[in-house]
Amino acid sequence: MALLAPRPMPTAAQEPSAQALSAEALPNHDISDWVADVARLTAPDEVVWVDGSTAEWDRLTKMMVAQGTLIRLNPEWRPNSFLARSDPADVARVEDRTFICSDDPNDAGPTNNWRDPSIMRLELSELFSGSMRGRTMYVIPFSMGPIGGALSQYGVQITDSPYVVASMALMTRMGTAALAGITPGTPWVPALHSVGVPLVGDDGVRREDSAWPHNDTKYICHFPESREIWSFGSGYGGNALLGKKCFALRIASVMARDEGWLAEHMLIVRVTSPENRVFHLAAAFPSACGKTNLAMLAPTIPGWRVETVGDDIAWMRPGPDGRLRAINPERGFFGVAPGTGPATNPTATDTIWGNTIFTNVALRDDGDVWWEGLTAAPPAHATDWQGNDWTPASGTRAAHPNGRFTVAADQCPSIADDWNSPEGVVIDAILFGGRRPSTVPLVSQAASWQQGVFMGATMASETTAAATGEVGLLRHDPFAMLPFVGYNMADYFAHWIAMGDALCDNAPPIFSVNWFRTDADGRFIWPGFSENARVIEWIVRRLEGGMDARSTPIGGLPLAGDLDIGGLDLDAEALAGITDLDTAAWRREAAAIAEYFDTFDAERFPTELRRELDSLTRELGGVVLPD
Ligand code: OXD
Ligand code: MN
Repeated sequence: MALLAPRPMPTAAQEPSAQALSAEALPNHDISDWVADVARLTAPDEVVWVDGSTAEWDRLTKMMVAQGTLIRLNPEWRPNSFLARSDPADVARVEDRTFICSDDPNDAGPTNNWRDPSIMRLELSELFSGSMRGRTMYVIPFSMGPIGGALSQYGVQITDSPYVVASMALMTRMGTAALAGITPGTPWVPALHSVGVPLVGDDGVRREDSAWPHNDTKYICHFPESREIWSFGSGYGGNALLGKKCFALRIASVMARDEGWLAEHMLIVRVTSPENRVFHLAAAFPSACGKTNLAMLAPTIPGWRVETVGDDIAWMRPGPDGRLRAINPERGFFGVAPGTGPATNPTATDTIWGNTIFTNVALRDDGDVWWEGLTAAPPAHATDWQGNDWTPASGTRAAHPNGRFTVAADQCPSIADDWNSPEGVVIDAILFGGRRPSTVPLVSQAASWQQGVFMGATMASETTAAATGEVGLLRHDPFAMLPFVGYNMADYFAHWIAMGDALCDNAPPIFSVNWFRTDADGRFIWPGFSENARVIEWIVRRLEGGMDARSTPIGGLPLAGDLDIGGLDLDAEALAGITDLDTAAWRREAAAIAEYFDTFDAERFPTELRRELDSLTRELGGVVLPD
């Protein structure tokens, strides 16, 4: 349970409203104790328990419009929709300020930032002390996954940001129904968030609020042993909507390790073949590498249908029949807006017709939103994401590259009717994909679960604007989970190996995909987007046993002619270039993988992955040592 470091009451603390503390009727008294502790620490003007109703949404959005945090969009174009402009210094996840506070630093491992939990707790308590003065503290009970579902988990987020409350209303099942589910003894994750800008200073003087308050000091902290989250200083979704990355990935990955399941950065789709056979695929891609596009794929090849179950996170657990079942723990999409349009993702474009919160995109003069890629022709004039006049001649981007839309999943025209199923869907195949301009072929199938885990563990991808820092740098991003595994990555690899042992013959086949190969001029060779259905077709035919593959050291590759490229502007030679084994590149890759594996503690690192690397190296005829 949440432990707040004992510290004196801040002098300017006001008693939280009677509403918060007269909560005897609550089904779980631990929650009210925690809420009362947090209220004493953070000293808000009032405490509001969120109920998740439409009336509450209307009240909050009206209030934020009045305060200047939200701009109401023209209801003729975008009913019940809003634009938020963040502070330019608070636009993305802050990986360098994200910490795993395990008792033992080795349990955080070499890929995470670690802080001593007791020191961190003290430091955070200092920061949170009085941090909500002059503000309202909202208490958001929420469920990740359908309320009461066997694979679902509860959390309670406290926040002083109404933008976070409205976003959580779209992204989670929250409010009264979730609270009722947290009966005595039901585990729940305490998730504390503050933007870190009190409106009443130490001198007792009230100051003006800003449209997007945030603090230069940011901490996104996870306590895996006590399963708690503390997030300070940022209002950006990935740092502040604590059900998402913090809970559903970092804390849930720890729960999954301890309890024998998987919490993954994966979309889930339901694919129906022309013969009406149904398959569910889970696919991991790093942030802003097209997960939402693949999740909403509108196939160009006749007879195929893809429906959406989730676009970002999958929780997967062996079901009673021993097969892997997955739920999407979220209730909405927090998608990257730039690059999303009728040409690339018509389904997403239709999903955000209304009831949507947009963040850091441009405002058209007619009161609708715009971003690069929404329409081929830009508007003649707009207001950019920072509130400045913008025209196509400005030479700047109208929308921030990590501008976002937040919308409920049930507005998606391609949502599958089983997306909400509490027992989840049976996963028939797992895909791993990164943004790799070279080396990794368009598609390959692992010969075994171990080789599939090797594919996941050796994923690398170019960085994107979803996190602060340089864009376009190739980095190892195992399982697309580099920023999201809440414990030692070597242990995480071992957990994947163990899951294969547990699933045994029911372990789904694993594939690697790469839509991002480029030619000598840096142009993408594969058309991507809806045409990725052709790769999905090959994968499904492999699952059905209806198609052979060429066995190579990097897995099974498509035979010439088996990938349908009819109607594409892609000749057989270009296709061969992206579907073949590039032995020279792979010998270099194997050397880089060996170096990468050496960054992990040899004791914790699974021998199965070493063996995979050894056999890859042997089959490639040795490695090329790096310069
Ligand atoms: C996201 C991310 O927002 O991965 O989904 O950053
Ligand atoms: Mn993501």
